[in-house]
Amino acid sequence: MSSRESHGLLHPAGSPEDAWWRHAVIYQVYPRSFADADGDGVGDLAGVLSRLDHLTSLGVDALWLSPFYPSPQVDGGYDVSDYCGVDPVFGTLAGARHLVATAHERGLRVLVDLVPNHTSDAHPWFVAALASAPGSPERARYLFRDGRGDHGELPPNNWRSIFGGTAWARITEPDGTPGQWYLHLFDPHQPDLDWSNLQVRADFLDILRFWLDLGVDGFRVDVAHSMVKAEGLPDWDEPVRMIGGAEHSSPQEAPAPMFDQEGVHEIIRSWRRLLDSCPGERAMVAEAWVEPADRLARYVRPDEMHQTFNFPFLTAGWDAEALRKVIIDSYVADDAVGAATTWVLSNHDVVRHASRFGMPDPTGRPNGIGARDPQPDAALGLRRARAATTLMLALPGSAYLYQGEELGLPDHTTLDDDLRQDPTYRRTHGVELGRDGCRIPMPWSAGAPALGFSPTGRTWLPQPAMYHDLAVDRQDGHPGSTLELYRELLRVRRERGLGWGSLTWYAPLADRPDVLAFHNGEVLVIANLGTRPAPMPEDTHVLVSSTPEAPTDQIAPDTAVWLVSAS
Ligand code: TEU
Repeated sequence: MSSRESHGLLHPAGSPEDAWWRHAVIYQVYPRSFADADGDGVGDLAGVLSRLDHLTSLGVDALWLSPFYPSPQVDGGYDVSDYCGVDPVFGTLAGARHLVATAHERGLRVLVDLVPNHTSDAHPWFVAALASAPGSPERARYLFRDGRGDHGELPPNNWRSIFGGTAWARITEPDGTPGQWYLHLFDPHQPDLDWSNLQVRADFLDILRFWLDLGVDGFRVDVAHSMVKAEGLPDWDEPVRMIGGAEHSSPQEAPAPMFDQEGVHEIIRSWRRLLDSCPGERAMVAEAWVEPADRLARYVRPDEMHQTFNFPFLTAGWDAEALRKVIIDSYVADDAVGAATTWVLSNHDVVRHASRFGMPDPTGRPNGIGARDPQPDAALGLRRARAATTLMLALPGSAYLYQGEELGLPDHTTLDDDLRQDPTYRRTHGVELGRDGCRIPMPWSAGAPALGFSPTGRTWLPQPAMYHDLAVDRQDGHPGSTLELYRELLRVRRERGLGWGSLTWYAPLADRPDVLAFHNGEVLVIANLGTRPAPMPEDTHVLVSSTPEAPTDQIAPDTAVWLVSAS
């Protein structure tokens, strides 16, 4: 045991002078569902601009915008048909530039989404590939292969799409004959690029440069672990595990041939060199569903990404032992490579944590909840969600928030099946309901049409009745509301320097495996995930409590508190 560990110190302190992303709280905006300025029922960039005050009053450091690029919107914009533009449904390029500049004036950094694994099938590169002959440079941008079988009628290998079904689609050649197949790890409308192609690499460097020149502070990189596929595209007989949106091979074994290949790191390094050549502190965060933690940490070595999302934290469930292990593994792995750890509980791909933690099995990770499923206990889910966030925002490092979690929003868990838009639902024939439930338009004003989301009352997905009482204007200024809790957590986090702080386990509660307790500097954090109360340490007072009423002598189940010494 190192001297660090023998004193319970898991993670040493940083400093407020550290690069911004090492301790930032970053708010994810899903533009389709944030705020709709023009009234067509789909959120837009003008809507984001009009609501920047919400982010500054919340106290976040940065926002990450999910894709707003031209796209047929088959997968909520993760099917990009022009990487250097703005879809008319979201606004204009001038509007994007104005949004970035205005956010900067308000002290907010801006990350944009980069989607390098695949394009839309409407992208001119893919249209040109279809119109060109097998073996042409146009086809070489993508993973076209001849089929197996006597007449090429069988897919080139046995890979499965992450959205269900085969990962291959057969095309009709320009002369009208049945032709080659192309790989799509996601929807058939999202053909995978071939990253061994130097043109693809050069084009993406130009795309990054375009947005860096426009002024963005960096990128969230979509499925950053899948760009490179194993040589020869070998069959993969193991099931590609898909648990609540996660997909990875067994951590102990070689990675699946479509994920976490060594060649990915070379691409990431080329991007890092570009970012480092730009003025300011530009940053990249990898969306990489890679386990275990030391394997994931290879993406954040000093010349690679700045951050990765911490999905093991998100998928650990409401379970103190599992969370403790993730916290330890994350710091040990990230500290070993000098990277800042990140934390996240919700995003646009998973059931919101206010719903997950209210399920009969709060460690489960459903891919959508529907009207025929057991319904979450809303009050219990919200209570635990508030405690989980209180725990998360006390952890040194950077944290990601997903729009609406500051209101305690649950998923829409009774959405009509015929309104579902996530391609997962269709491709799995309804076995997986998909992610629409976590992508519902935001409620801003309880009395307004579409709860203030859109001036006309139109919404691309309906809001559940429960959102009425959770609207921003119902919580703003109300002590004890979830919105005020988030504001308070972010204010105290900043005031006490928790983001760049340290973590030392608190020994007196070591006999309570169902309780997480640690010091971050002078703040003692106690989260009770068990079923019986935990004792309140003597001579302390409560700085922030996840419950509307601060506890006095005992910390009730499903509660987290930040304490300081009373003396
Ligand atoms: O997600 C990557 C991904 O593999 C999963 O989280 C996926 O959403 C899940 O398996 C669904 O069943 C990213 C984006 O975050 C997601 O929204 C996109 O759909 C996907 O890539 C494709 O671009």
